Order: sequence, then C-alpha cells, then structure tokens
Amino acid sequence: MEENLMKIDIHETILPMIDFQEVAALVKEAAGLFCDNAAAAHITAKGRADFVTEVDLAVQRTLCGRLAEKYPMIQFMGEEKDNREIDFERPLWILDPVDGTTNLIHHFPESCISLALAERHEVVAGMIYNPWMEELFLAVKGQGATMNGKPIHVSDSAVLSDSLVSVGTTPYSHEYADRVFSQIKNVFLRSQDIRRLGSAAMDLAYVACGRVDAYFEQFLKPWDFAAGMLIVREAGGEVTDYQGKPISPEHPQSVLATNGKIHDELTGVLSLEENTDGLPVGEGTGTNREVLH
Ligand code: 2AM
Ligand code: CA
Repeated sequence: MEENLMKIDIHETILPMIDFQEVAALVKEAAGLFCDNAAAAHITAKGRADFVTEVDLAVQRTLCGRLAEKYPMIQFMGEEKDNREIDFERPLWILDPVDGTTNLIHHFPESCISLALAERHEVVAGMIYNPWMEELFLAVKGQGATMNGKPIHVSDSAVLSDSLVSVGTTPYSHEYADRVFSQIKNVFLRSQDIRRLGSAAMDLAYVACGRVDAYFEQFLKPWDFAAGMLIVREAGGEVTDYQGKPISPEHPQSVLATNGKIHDELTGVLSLEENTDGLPVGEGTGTNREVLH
C-alpha cells in the first residue's frame, strides 16, 4: 500500500482514474447483502442505539476488497474499522457500509451505502445507494449531482414557513436530548412540518433532490455525511455546521444542509437557546450565530 501511495503525485487529482459506473456496479452488488435477514438480525451493540450487524461488516469487507483490487492506491476509511492511519492529504474512500442500521434491523426501508472519495482534505465525489428504492445518487466535484443518471436540484422554497425539514435526533447521546429536541421544536414551530428518516446519508440525498428543504443533526461522523455533503452542494444547496461555518470530512461535525435559500434563517433558529413555544412563525429567525455546540 505504501509503495502504491508513493506513485500518486500529490498535486494531481485522482478523479480521472475513477470509473464511477464501475464503482456504482460494485456498490449495487454489495447492497444485495442488505436482503440477508439473518445477517441483519445478527446484532452487536457498540453503544446506546449504536449497532453493527453482520450486514454492516459483510458490506464493508466486500466493498473494501473490491475497491482495493481496482484502486490499490486509494486508502480506506470505514465506519467499522480503525482509521487512525489515514492521511487526508492522499486519496481515500470514506465508507458507511450501512447508514440507517437501526432502520435495517427493524425492516424500515430507509438505509443505504454511502461512499465518498476525498483527497487533499476535501470530498471530490459522493455516491449514495438505497437498495429498497433502487435509487443511486452521485456527485463529482464541479460536475453536478444525479439520481439514477438524471440531474437533480435542491428545492426553491424561499422561507422556512414553506419548508419541510428532516431532523436527526443524535440517538446515541441521550445526554443531549433536551437541547436536541428544543432545537427540533423551534424549527417545527416555524416550518411546514418535520420528518425523521434515521439515515443521515438519505436525509442529505433528499435535500439534494428537493424532497425536503433542509436537514440538521448534531455530532455526525465523517462517513455519515461525506458523500451527502458533496451531493447537496453539487445539487445547488449549502452544507455547514449549525453556525454556518464550513465542515470537514476529517472530524465528527454537526451538519446543517439546506437548499441555500433558508440557510441563514435556520442558523438563526438553531441558535435560539430555549424553545420558544407560542412565538409567532418567523420570530427570532435572524442570523444570530451564537455558539451552541
Ligand atoms: P448509522 O445508521 O450508520 O449508525 C441517525 O440519527 C443517524 O446517525 C444515522 O445516519 C446513523 O448512522 C448515525 N449514527 C448512529 N450512531 C452514530 C454514532 N455513534 N456516531 C455518529 N453517527 C451515528
Ligand atoms: Ca453508519
């Protein structure tokens, strides 16, 4: 591996070397493992509401092996492995073998494989495949975003009061529940309604194709948001932390993804300290960027 890494000129992009049709075929093939009900029922708890099944492990093993055969010069960062040796200057795959593991365990059909390609500290390609819907979302930096080969765009909703917002509950950290649900309530009171899918990658894909106007969740890991972050941006949307600051695929982050038009309004609502039950819609929705995380 070390020898292969040396062959890549750090100033050249890896992108021309990647056949995304071929990578998509590998991802779809690995997603066949989602249908193994016995493996999905074989569960190990990593923490509170944080599970790994045999499906997660098998998808990662399969894809890691196939991608390493085709692209031995690219490092591999995955949810179910030790990632301490990763060099973010050099090309790397960032894989979530199953995003929406709790959904998979419950046969709730919102789970996917999320695969990003990063180099020089930024994501340059993202792929999300949901085998239940047979939908493949793909973005390459500077080339737009597609779903099953057709261009996709974020919605054009201009105000939060006309928007549908997907929310995450940070389910593995119950100590934050009061603040998380207070923020959700603040958004709920000012939007059309909220949704809770249970897969950060699918949430981001849905922002990208305009099914929801925004999504937010605290403390996601890089594999939860790396691919989706680029897909939203390439579909015309905006992705930052809750304060509107840039996010990096190198660290856990709080993620706010929107169609761009309601971004400032949402950073304002997410910065409200207390839930403001009873406030008229629009109240307190300025660009107050107080630190909350
Ligand atoms: P997972 O299904 O791959 O575990 C649900 O709110 C979202 O949070 C899902 O995308 C889920 O990913 C993610 N999630 C669950 N446990 C997590 C953890 N310990 N750290 C970061 N993200 C997690
Ligand atoms: Ca995951």
